Amino acid sequence: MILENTDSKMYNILQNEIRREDETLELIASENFVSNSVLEMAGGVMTNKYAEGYPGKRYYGGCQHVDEAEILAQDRAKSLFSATYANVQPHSGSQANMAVLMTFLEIGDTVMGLDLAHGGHLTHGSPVNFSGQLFNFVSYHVHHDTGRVDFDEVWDLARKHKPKMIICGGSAYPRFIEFEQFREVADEVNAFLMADIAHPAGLVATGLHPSPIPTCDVITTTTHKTLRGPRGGMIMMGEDKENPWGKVATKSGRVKRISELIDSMVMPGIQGGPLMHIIAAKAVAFGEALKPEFREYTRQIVDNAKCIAEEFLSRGYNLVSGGTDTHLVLIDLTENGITGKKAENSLEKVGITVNKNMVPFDQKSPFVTSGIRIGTPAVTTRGMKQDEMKTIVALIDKVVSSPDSEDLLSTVMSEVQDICKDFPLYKELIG
Ligand code: DSN
Repeated sequence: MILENTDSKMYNILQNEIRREDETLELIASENFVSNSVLEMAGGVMTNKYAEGYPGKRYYGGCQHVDEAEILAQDRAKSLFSATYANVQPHSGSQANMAVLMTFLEIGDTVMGLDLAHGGHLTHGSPVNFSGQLFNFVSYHVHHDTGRVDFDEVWDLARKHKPKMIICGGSAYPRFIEFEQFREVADEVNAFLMADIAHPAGLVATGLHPSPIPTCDVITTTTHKTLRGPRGGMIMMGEDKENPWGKVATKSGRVKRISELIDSMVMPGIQGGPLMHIIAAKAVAFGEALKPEFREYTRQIVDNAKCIAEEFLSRGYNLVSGGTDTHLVLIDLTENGITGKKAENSLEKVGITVNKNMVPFDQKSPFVTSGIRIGTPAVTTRGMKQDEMKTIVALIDKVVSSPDSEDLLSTVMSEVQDICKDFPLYKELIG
């Protein structure tokens, strides 16, 4: 690597991160490992190019090749999800969500979203986020007994508050998102329905999770979780209608389509120059996701998550919603006498990376929590299957049961290293 000679400090930091990724079990549900092709494109020369605007309508010269890359990313995204519109410029899922909220709503409008502690996302109305500060969010919750969205509450809140938009989806919801049930509610109160599929996007693309395209007005996602692309965001629609707010195009007097308003909100509304290397890497990842092997991969992600759920249940653990339909499992550790924070820290000591997570009706703060969230996209990318999942659950169980036993932690750590050695990652990058 050239970097080794030009900046040894950064080279060493990079090597340490490559080794950390290679020598630990990555179970954070929102993380994954991109292919070498995606990595190459994300680290390529398109990082040099300014391209404010959209293909064919840029504010800079020299955009012919990045235009091709962006068009390919849009086209591949549309065929992957059967969408008619895709904006691939949002730098992140949060910015995709911001652009949608700012397009469809006026400041102060009422919106409904899943409470963060019940599996929602920061941008679905958390008071510390722009969403909760600029809009009047009303949170819905999961039901105490089922861990699934409480539709009695959703109906009551929607009838009472008459939201202009309802957001479905979240970051720690192990079950299929109930698009059709949300559509019924949205239709009755005349609300827009937005789906945030950041987590299950790869499963949606391969038909392993229901698609929001026929039911939701607008869909946002990230590109780096189950979809296995570079870190970034995207906005899609199944149907691109004329905007209902009477916003017309200035010269011809033509009423603008919603897609045009979203495009303008992404850039120049909330972003400037798009990250063309990342957009190009999105195109590469979407190309990979269109291949038949990707469906086998996502099938294995789900099979692995179901296997993990069954193993934890058989060991007496309490899982929110009693299991999973997707890539993630949310474990409620309240009855195990350990906090999410302590479990995360002890697991990190043995090379198992998870994140502490609030569970519904959690009595602990977000910095402590009563749960951990476990996801299978990254370990599945390494080629691990059910046998490894069973071993991983056994190791997690040992650590959670004796989090302070140095002897046990050291034995578990060497078992983790053995598994990782059998499924090497990015070995060509290690100097
Ligand atoms: N922070 C991401 C997650 O971990 O789910 C969502 O944006």
